[in-house]
Amino acid sequence: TLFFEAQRCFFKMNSENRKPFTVLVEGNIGSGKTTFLEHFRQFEDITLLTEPVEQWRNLRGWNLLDLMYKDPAKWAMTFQSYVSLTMVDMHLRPTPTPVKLMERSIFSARYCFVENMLRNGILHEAEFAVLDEWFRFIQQHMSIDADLIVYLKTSPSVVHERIRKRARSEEQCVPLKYLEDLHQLHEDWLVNRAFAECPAPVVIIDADLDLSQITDEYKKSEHQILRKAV
Ligand code: DCP
Repeated sequence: TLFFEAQRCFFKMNSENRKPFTVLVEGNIGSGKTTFLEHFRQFEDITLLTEPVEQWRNLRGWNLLDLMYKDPAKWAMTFQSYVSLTMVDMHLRPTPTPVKLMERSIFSARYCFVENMLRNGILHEAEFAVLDEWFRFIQQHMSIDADLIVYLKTSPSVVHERIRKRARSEEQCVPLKYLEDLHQLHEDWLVNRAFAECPAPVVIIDADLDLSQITDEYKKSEHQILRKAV
């Protein structure tokens, strides 16, 4: 019995130390990332890290998302540096399950949002340089692992309409052009591979479908995510 107990402990230790199979859920603003993650709540082997945006809306009572949209030139740097911190926290957070599903990542922050803010002049080149140095440092010195990226691909006009309908107060000023630019950057990162770094294989899901039809689309990705849970 001692032998079996030792073996049991060994397996337990092994499974505790093992890194979870980590899935990053990416896509434009309003592409349905939270809904996608919620679909997987039914599976007990998966830990969901959802809605980082709620942290950005309330840091010690401050709504950084609102400050950023109201005065981007002043607040974009502060906002993106806090986004990076919340993302690193999610990347490093240990999970009790063999699979971890994360909403967004430090990668989309850097390659889509920060990149866009540099290109459209919201971020000063010096501010961009600081954020980029942080990004490089984090990548080099922390173990930021990703095993799969689920890309919820949408058309900018569709997400524009969804954002209008969901009426999150901070986002009412987001113009179609901003969503088109972010869409192109997601495509460049995940499909055209324009950035050197794409940290994991990419599964593309048609996320233009409305809620009644999208569940079938989500189901198609289940096996790729759950296969890893056993
Ligand atoms: N945002 C940003 N910079 C980032 C990440 C997000 O400016 N690095 C902004 C864009 C949105 C808000 O934060 O106004 C939330 O965007 P997300 O796409 O992360 O979250 P959603 O709630 O829109 O996702 P979904 O509707 O797909 O569930």
